[in-house]
Amino acid sequence: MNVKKYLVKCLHRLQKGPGYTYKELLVWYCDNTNTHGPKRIIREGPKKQVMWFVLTLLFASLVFWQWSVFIQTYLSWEVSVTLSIGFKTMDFPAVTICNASPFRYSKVKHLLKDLDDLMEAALKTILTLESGPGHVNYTEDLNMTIWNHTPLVVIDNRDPYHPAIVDLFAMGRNNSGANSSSPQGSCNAQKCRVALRLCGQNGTVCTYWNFTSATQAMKEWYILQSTSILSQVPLEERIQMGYPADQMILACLFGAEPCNHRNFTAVFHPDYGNCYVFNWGMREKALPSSNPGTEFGLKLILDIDQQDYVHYLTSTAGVRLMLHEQKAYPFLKDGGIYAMPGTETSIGVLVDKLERIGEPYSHCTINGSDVQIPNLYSEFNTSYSIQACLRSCFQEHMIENCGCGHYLYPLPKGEKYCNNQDFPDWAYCYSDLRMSVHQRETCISGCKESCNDTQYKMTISMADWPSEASEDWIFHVLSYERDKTTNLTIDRKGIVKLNIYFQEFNYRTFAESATNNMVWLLSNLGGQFGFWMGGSVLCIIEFGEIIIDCIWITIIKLVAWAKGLKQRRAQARYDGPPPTVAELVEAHTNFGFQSDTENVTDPHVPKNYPEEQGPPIPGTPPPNYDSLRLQPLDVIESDNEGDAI
Ligand SMILES: *[C@@H]1O[C@H](CO)[C@@H](O)[C@H](O)[C@H]1NC(C)=O
Ligand SMILES: *[C@@H]1O[C@H](CO)[C@@H](O)[C@H](O)[C@H]1NC(C)=O
Ligand SMILES: *[C@@H]1O[C@H](CO)[C@@H](O)[C@H](O)[C@H]1NC(C)=O
Ligand SMILES: *[C@@H]1O[C@H](CO)[C@@H](O)[C@H](O)[C@H]1NC(C)=O
Ligand SMILES: *[C@@H]1O[C@H](CO)[C@@H](O)[C@H](O)[C@H]1NC(C)=O
Ligand SMILES: *[C@@H]1O[C@H](CO)[C@@H](O)[C@H](O)[C@H]1NC(C)=O
Ligand SMILES: *[C@@H]1O[C@H](CO)[C@@H](O)[C@H](O)[C@H]1NC(C)=O
Ligand SMILES: *[C@@H]1O[C@H](CO)[C@@H](O)[C@H](O)[C@H]1NC(C)=O
Ligand SMILES: *[C@@H]1O[C@H](CO)[C@@H](O)[C@H](O)[C@H]1NC(C)=O
Ligand SMILES: *[C@@H]1O[C@H](CO)[C@@H](O)[C@H](O)[C@H]1NC(C)=O
Ligand SMILES: *[C@@H]1O[C@H](CO)[C@@H](O)[C@H](O)[C@H]1NC(C)=O
Ligand SMILES: CC(=O)N[C@H]1CO[C@H](CO)[C@@H](O)[C@@H]1O
Repeated sequence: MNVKKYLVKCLHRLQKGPGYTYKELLVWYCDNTNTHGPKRIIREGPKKQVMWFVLTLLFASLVFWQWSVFIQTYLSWEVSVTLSIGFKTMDFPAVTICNASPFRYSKVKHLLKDLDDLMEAALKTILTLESGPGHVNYTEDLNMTIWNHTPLVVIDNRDPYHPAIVDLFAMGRNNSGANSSSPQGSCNAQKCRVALRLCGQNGTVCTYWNFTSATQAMKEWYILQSTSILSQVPLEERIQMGYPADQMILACLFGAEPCNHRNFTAVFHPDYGNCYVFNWGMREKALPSSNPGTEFGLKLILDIDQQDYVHYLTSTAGVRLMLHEQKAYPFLKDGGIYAMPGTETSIGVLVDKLERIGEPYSHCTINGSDVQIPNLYSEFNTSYSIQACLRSCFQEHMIENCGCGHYLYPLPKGEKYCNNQDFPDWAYCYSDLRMSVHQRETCISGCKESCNDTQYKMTISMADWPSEASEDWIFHVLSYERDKTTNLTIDRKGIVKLNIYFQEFNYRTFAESATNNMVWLLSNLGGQFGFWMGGSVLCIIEFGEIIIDCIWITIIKLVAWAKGLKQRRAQARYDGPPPTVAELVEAHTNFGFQSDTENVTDPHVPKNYPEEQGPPIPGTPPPNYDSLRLQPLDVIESDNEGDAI
């Protein structure tokens, strides 16, 4: 009902015509605004008026410029980092230890036999490249199906414009037939490079993966081939082929409390085989460290059994270890360190915590639930990390492009690992994807860092262990405990001592905080406005009010103009003399109002309206534009307010 009444009054106002003009409104605004400047423009004489006008304009633009600068600064979401130092009892980090060799050679020998034979033959050939061919004697039972899938080739660069590319074995064999297409004579290491040939689409498209040293080429070739073989072995068998916990962990002491291999959680890592995690916090609570210092840390003696390493797969001997948060997956290739056999490695730990504040300041995620890429590592029940996301992303691309998953990353449900038989193109596809910049960029933009992060800073020191003097009894005791024999079965090459402890309980927190917050923005906007123009928020509201009034006047004028047009057309039909000025003035004053209302065809208009309201508005006299006429304005204003109620 109120709305209807309000609309009717609006209509009347439209019919009445504008009560005042733009100029009047502007002058009224200048006179009444609380911003400094405008008042002087209308009050002063012409010269000062110009001066004040220029000054007001200048400072107003200054204020707007400053505002835009501040708003831009605010919207750049800058952060500052505060460093704080705390002191408290901390949870001992989770410690993951792995043997550098993923498998025991004695257990995988049968799987890798063909591959090892090929590798030996290829190595022989490479060593004869320089001395000239003809000295190679192959044992002829090589399984060439493996070789033909991804062969090693020799790129002969002696003619830089026409490099000859020859199969490594073909070079050894058909050297005597002096053919220009196969290199003759000696081919030294500078001119001939070993490369990997990767072919896709039934061998129609080939790329060469070039290496500067044959060591690297052979290693990569071996890894590629062994990956294909091992990915067909079920996980349980692969775990059996790795180093078992009870053989690897010879002694364990946490503070004063003894521990053994049962206190470790096994996890199968594709790069390092069986890894064991101490204090992972998956099933039981994390262990607190009672004190900083060597005496209260974790002490381990590990046996890496170097004799049983896979010859060509692992060229590094030692223990790979990593400190990480509880419930986090150990990405040993990224965050791990090696400990050397025959030494004691002391690792002093300092804790750094990183806290990001999140959107819109930095792209971080609390638990990964808002990241589009499904986390494949969630099958280990571990928390989100950006490494997990990047690897999941790579595996997703791999499955999309190659149709199979890579052995090094977890497999989504229903997919298969790549191997040479079922997916002949996989190596070509994988190397293509690995070099793809686009793949990397999509993954990096799709993954977010986690908001809370704990980093363990390590101070590492090493010493020979056991010392020459104590070596005898230590090896005897350890051999006796492990093998129940008085003979020495353990030696310096296979043993690692680790000592992991908190250096101190001080921890550092790097917390992000917003450099510019809302309060900063408002006070700067207000400060600039006040300083240059003496204004406040209410002045902005005043200005908004004037704008609304202007729009209102425009509407009223437009309506009046349209009505006038209609009237003039209607009058044009009469043949009478043109209307006198007085008549026109009459037509534009509001005295026609009363009769107008009677012609409103809207049935909702109450009939008794004119009686109720009386003569609604004091009749506007014929326009007299040089008077300021502030009075009628006020009346209309109050009328307006009455309507709104
Ligand atoms: C290759 O091996 C066979 C036997 O295994 C031997 O008789 C022959 O002399 C060898 N040739 C060379 C060039 O070493
Ligand atoms: C060669 O290797 C392939 C795949 O590894 C295997 O299927 C085939 O039986 C092997 N051939 C011989 C003669 O060992
Ligand atoms: C190697 O040479 C023999 C004859 O010397 C020939 O029968 C064979 O086809 C050649 N192999 C290649 C790969 O050129
Ligand atoms: C060398 O090989 C090419 C094809 O690769 C052949 O056309 C040419 O006859 C061969 N030359 C000799 C001397 O065997
Ligand atoms: C590869 O060869 C197989 C049969 O030999 C064929 O079915 C397949 O379409 C070929 N793929 C491509 C990409 O040429
Ligand atoms: C490897 O070397 C060959 C011959 O020099 C060249 O054609 C090829 O493009 C190189 N491959 C890469 C990936 O650079
Ligand atoms: C190791 O596990 C045993 C039980 O299996 C437990 O009693 C002991 O406290 C654990 N040791 C450590 C250091 O957690
Ligand atoms: C992750 O955090 C969001 C809120 O940040 C929460 O709604 C969601 O349940 C959490 N997911 C898990 C698996 O904890
Ligand atoms: C992960 O958690 C679920 C449920 O809590 C459990 O059934 C599963 O065995 C866990 N997986 C691992 C690898 O611990
Ligand atoms: C991140 O750290 C802050 C401060 O230590 C803590 O309040 C918050 O709960 C942590 N968030 C997560 C997901 O651990
Ligand atoms: C210990 O060494 C002796 C000789 O050095 C040997 O006869 C004996 O079999 C060895 N014992 C074991 C258990 O290896
Ligand atoms: C201005 C105008 O159109 N006036 C008309 C109002 O309606 C009466 C009849 O209801 C007409 O006589 C007027 O001409």
